[in-house]
Amino acid sequence: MGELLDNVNSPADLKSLSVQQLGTLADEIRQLILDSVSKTGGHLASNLGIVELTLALHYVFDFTKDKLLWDVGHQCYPHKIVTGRKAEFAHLRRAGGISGFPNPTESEYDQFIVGHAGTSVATAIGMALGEELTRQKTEHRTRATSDERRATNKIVAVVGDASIVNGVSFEALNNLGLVKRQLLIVLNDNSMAIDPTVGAMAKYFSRVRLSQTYEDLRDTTRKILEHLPGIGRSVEEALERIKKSIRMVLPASQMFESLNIPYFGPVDGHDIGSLIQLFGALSQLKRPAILHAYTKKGRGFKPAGFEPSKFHSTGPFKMNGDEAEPTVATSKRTFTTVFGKRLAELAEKDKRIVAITSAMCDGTGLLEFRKRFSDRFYDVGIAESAAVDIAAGLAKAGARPIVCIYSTFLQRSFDQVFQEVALQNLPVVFCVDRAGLVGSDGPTHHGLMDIGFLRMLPNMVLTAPANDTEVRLALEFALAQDRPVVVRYPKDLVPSREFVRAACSKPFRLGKSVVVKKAKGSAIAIVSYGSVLAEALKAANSLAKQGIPADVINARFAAPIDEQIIALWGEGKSIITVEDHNLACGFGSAVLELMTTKAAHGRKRNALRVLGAPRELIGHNSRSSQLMEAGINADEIVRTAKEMLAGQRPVRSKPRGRRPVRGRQGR
Ligand SMILES: Cc1ncc(C[n+]2csc(CCOP(=O)(O)OP(=O)(O)O)c2C)c(N)n1
Repeated sequence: MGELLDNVNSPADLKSLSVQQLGTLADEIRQLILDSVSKTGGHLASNLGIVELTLALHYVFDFTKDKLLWDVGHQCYPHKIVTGRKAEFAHLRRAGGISGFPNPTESEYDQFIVGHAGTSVATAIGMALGEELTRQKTEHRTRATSDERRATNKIVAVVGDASIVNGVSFEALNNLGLVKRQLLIVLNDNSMAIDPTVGAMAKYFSRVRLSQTYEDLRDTTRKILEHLPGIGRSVEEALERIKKSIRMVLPASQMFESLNIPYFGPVDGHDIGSLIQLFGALSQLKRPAILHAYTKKGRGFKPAGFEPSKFHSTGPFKMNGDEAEPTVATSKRTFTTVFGKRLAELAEKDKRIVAITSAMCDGTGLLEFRKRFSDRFYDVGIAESAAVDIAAGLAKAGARPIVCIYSTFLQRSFDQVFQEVALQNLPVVFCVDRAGLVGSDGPTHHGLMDIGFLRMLPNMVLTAPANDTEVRLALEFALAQDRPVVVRYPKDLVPSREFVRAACSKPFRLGKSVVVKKAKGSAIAIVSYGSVLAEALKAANSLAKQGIPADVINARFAAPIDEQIIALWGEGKSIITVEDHNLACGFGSAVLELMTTKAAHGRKRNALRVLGAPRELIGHNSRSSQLMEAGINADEIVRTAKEMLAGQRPVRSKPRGRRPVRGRQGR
């Protein structure tokens, strides 16, 4: 592992090391990260860049009582290594091994399970406020001495330059004034998200960066240290002195100071000695502050330094001279690449097509689109909510926007999808990548909720292709609609070319499933949604070999659901639904719901009815009239109960009362 690292089993072991030894330890940690990630895959470039910052933080603070919050959390490997988890790195991101993100069940040094950007400052504010409240209560109860009263712990949030401009971060910065105690925000600026950062703030940061020489950074560090340790002076006084003594007033400081947040920096994020002194001094402040540190993404590993985007997150690789070659063959034919290629072909023909991504250009398969149609490509940074609203505006103005987004990050835009897209019935296409289980990134990144939160929205059409042919057909279908359409697909290879070609090459028709396999004498039908069709077919073949004939239906749509699926039930068949999504609120739930409203067959028809608001819009009215319209009232319950008891055919499949505000609604 490395002589020094061998003896580091907890942050306490760092305290006996000299600055020079800490520098050597940083290199050993980088080597361990490189060795492990080259075998397991994982986030590489950000971790190589944050080693010195991490060591300095653990050297100065005591995170058994102080709190350290990571933003996104993908850069936590050095933190995990020094907090007793270095031996587990052989199993990083593997079953039974440690996670690639912070996780409090793994260690007392981790606060939140995180994986999404922009959360560290807000959660740090909450913890600062919460700890003050609980401390005051305890002191009140225990009549603490004045010394005990002063002994608060420290809170540190580490956030990247791409994540600090996320909306959630900005909302938090706007509320930092709530905190009347120490809270240090460390801005880890490597001028990269996964790709180079974008937007006005990135330009602002890069202007500052370009204006700074290495000497300037040293000078700034010296000035901060000269003035800060004079504790007893107010922060404002110290800041004024620092500003005066630094050649110019830095634009970065202006931005934060206009929000009344004391700003220190920029400083060199690889100079451990200075960082230790800076953290030591800044930890004494009795109010929130920001330290701006420059780091280099991919530091110490040439390929990652050259191509930090490629090595942001990587599969296993081996070194060949200065080159890194993937060791696991990377098939190009994933759902993502098939989508990206088809989108570029369609964009060639239809000049209205515009692609929007929130900082995930490569991940969502848009590299070719960006290259060929740069004037119709928008990377808006980590700004999922804005991405959807920009798409809504584009659609309103006559363009055909395609929002290319991971399922898990679309959760950030739920309200925008609802109000600005679904409610307006605008033709925005959502290409929802990483829909379903995602493998080694784990729970923060699974896309298991999109069907649930999208299928309840008015006007939305939800579709899912089962293979490469269907990716192309679904995209063409989506672009031909005059309403919002979601196309969801997983992080996976597309099934082989021969895969039920005939059944999957039929054009998509709104709300229509396709029968993939009709088995003579079948008493069971397997209805799959999306890429799991491959599993449904495997199962049917296996059952056939055991003498059990089974039909296979490719549902293609989760909204609206094909009523033919329910008809199978009417034919006396048992139905199994299968989907790569949470059971709650997913495709199967949608089938169940439809069954209860369409329950018109056999003995089971009166087993269950569900009453509640329909997907159609309910316009402004008195609440009691709205409840009446939705069928959420005593009369409707009584009517339904009587109907069920009488064993009549149900008469109501649509809400009663006033007509819905809009006519053309999906189910
Ligand atoms: C809400 C959200 N959107 C997108 C992502 C995907 N993502 C992971 S890391 C990253 C870049 C983060 O950049 P920065 O905060 O500057 O940290 P760095 O990797 O440069 O250290 C992105 C876009 C995410 N994790 N969360």
